[in-house]
Amino acid sequence: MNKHKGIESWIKECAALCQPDKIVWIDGSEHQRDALRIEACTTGEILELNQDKLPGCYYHRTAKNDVARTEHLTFICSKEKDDAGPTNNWMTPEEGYRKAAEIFKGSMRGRTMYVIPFSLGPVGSVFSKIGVELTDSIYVVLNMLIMVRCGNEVLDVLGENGEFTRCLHSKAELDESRRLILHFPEDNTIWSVGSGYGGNVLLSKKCMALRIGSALAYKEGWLAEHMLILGVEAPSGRIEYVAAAFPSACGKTNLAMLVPPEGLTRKGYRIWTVGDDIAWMRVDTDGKLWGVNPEAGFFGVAPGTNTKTNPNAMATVRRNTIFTNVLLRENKTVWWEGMDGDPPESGMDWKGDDWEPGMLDANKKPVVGAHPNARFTAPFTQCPSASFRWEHHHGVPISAIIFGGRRAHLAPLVYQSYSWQHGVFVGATMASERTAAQYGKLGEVRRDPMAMLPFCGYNMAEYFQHWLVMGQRMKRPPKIFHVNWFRQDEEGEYLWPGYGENLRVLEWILDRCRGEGEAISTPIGSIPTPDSLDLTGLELPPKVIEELLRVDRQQWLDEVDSIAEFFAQFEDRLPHALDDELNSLKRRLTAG
Ligand code: GTP
Ligand code: SPV
Ligand code: MN
Repeated sequence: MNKHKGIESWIKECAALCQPDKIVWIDGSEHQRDALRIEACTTGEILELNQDKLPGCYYHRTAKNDVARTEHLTFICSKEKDDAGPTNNWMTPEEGYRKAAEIFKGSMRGRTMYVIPFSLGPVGSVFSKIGVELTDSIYVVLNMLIMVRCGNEVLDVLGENGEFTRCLHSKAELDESRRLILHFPEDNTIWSVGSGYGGNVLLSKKCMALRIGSALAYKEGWLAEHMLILGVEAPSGRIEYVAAAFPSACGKTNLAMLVPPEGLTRKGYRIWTVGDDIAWMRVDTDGKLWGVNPEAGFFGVAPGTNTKTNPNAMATVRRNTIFTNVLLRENKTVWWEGMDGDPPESGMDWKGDDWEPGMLDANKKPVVGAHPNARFTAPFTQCPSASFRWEHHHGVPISAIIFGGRRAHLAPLVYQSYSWQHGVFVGATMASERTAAQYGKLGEVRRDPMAMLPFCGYNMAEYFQHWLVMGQRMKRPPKIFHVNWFRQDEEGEYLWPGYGENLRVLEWILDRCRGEGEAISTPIGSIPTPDSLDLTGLELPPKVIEELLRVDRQQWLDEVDSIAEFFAQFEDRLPHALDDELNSLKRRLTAG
């Protein structure tokens, strides 16, 4: 039970603002969860799926104008604009509280306010952080019960005066013109109003674990990153761990749950999933970087997921899963574009309209059944490749850090940076094509440093500096790499088969970390020699491999100009080390 005076008075304040009919504490019991499911089914907020085929599974549709994170409505509210930096939207705390309060005012009339105490990281670990989310959405409660550790046991750890992140959410009217996602790093507070979509409202995730988390990590000397963590078990039984940052919808969940391809299974590799979206990492007394996944569930992209691309995800979502914005079949099961088998003959699409395969819209474009950013929410422990070290408060030692984006051209399949500092430069200059996970123009290339552009809760220039300092604090820092699974040929076809085959690249990366594995130096970093990648069983013509690893000097010189432009916005706050790296890159590109 709650013994914390600060929580009581904060809830009272929020209740006075939002005016809910009643307040209900989430205790983490199955009994309460079941009752909430029944209530949400009665009101139509969620729908019970076919319990024979999908036991414990439910279905939800968000409002049509509310299907992805809204970055233009997401703000860092710090006293000084400089503390938010040039890459964040900014408001003063006063303005933020005032604007949002107008929308929160009376927003929970006729509704219940749920109080969700949660822990990011194992309950009671010294590395974990506690948050409390207040919300008027049962959908949010049910998702949070999967995504993080919730309930009374968290309150026990919090005690009478523990520190916690104050997270206030209301759907309000779900009106886009009255939607704000606000972060107050100086107050350890998050206010989100007017949305019902995952990344905007499951406040433990992007808002706390990354935006507030990164600001805390900067202050306290650790890293909060948009990264998956996986373990690669070699035939000898040795397990090495890598952390990888790819922007939203660029393959973290897929890589984290990788199943070794035929050729490499024979070698005896096995993959262990530690996390698929967020990594919290610290330097330990051994001088190494150790990482934990602070979450307890997956909030993964459904479209494109099938038993070939991600069999572990398919096994994970067979029960106790919430499906959002996918296609609903007549037999109350679900479907999405890129799932196994033929599309169903009919169903109801993510908007709730009747749907048939081959339907065209007014512009003669195919009508999709599932929204491209449709998601599944599933418990971590249901994943067949879930790591046995997942709950370990100490996490896992990280051998390699991998940055990657979606680049049709330019970036080779893989390259290794020359040093930690060069690796930080590689991460800081990452770019990717925009996907459906956020509003904006699809396919447009934008710089997304460390995949954190939308998630860094303070000035990105200080964030770069923090990364540089972290490297100096480690005796044995991880080696840093860059990958690109998405290079295309002239016809726009992917050159690399991707998915399970990505293990071939991981194998080279880990070889390099052990000081093995052959490489060739190029101006941008070291790439594999033609025979150092094990491509057994993959019938890729040598020409394709060559194209995958090609470094085009002219294209990279153009990239240098674009990086310089990107860096310019940070003015004199940009660490000199990154300028030095840019100059060195240019020098290497123009030499010989
Ligand atoms: P968030 O949950 O938004 O952070 O996304 P994520 O980074 O976890 O991305 P996810 O693994 O869900 O993949 C998103 C999309 O990329 C899916 O449509 C996948 O099918 C596709 N994808 C993932 N890995 C690969 C790959 O190796 N090659 C290709 N071509 N596509 C991939
Ligand atoms: C992402 O967009 O990077 C996600 C999904 O992981 S969301 O939680 O909606 O941000
Ligand atoms: Mn993500």
